[in-house]
Amino acid sequence: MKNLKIAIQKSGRLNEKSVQLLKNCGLNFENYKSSLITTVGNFPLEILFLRDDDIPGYVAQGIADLGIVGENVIDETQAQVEYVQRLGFGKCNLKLAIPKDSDIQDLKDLNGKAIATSYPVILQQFLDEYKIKAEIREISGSVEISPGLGLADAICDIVSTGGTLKSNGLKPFADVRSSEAILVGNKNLLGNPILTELLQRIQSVLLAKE
Ligand code: PRT
Ligand code: ZN
Repeated sequence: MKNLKIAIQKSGRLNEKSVQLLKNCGLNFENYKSSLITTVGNFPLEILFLRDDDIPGYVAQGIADLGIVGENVIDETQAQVEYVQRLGFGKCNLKLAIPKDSDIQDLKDLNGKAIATSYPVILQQFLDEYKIKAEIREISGSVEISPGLGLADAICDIVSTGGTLKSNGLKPFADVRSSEAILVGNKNLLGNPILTELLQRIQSVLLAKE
């Protein structure tokens, strides 16, 4: 049977835990930082190392069969992938935040305001849900500095400890969504015996952690 391909983050917050999870499943592979693909020696699997933003699309298109990626990225890309297993790491919250001295008190106070974010799709859905008309300013990084620069009245970004908000004079204002790392799969993969075996191993590793 053909090897399956799993896409994981090449570097960043989910890389180490994704690699560790696969190693804990008994998979032998070299984690070369420079290579984009590696073959597992003792299991019919290849591992692709990608930017997290590319993972949902690769899985939806079947370039990779499986992927490990944050729910925030799955939602933002709107890729059509199947949730196979929640993985319990990479937990964070996408939140709206405002300057400490802001006069914004209620969600409706966001009407007419500018909100900076790297998650324009998720933010637009949230604003639509609450019937708020605000301007979304898409920024790819360092979103937290934009209110201080006068670029936005609020931000929508990932928060984990809250330290970055605090050090930029911001405070959390509303929860947009929570997120954790998910094993996702291509739609056509359900029932694949290699996936069944891998999933059993992943679930044993997750159970042993509880
Ligand atoms: O290079 P690549 O595109 O692959 O990586 P990336 O830079 O886009 O993502 P990366 O590695 O930062 O995060 C990968 C995934 O980890 C995210 O998509 C989330 O699902 C998850 N995750 C968990 C986080 C955080 N915690 C987190 N704290 N992603 C980002 N942050 C950032 C946040 O953007 C903010 O700037 O950390 C800062 C806030 O952290 P605190 O602790 O100060 O609140
Ligand atoms: Zn990314």
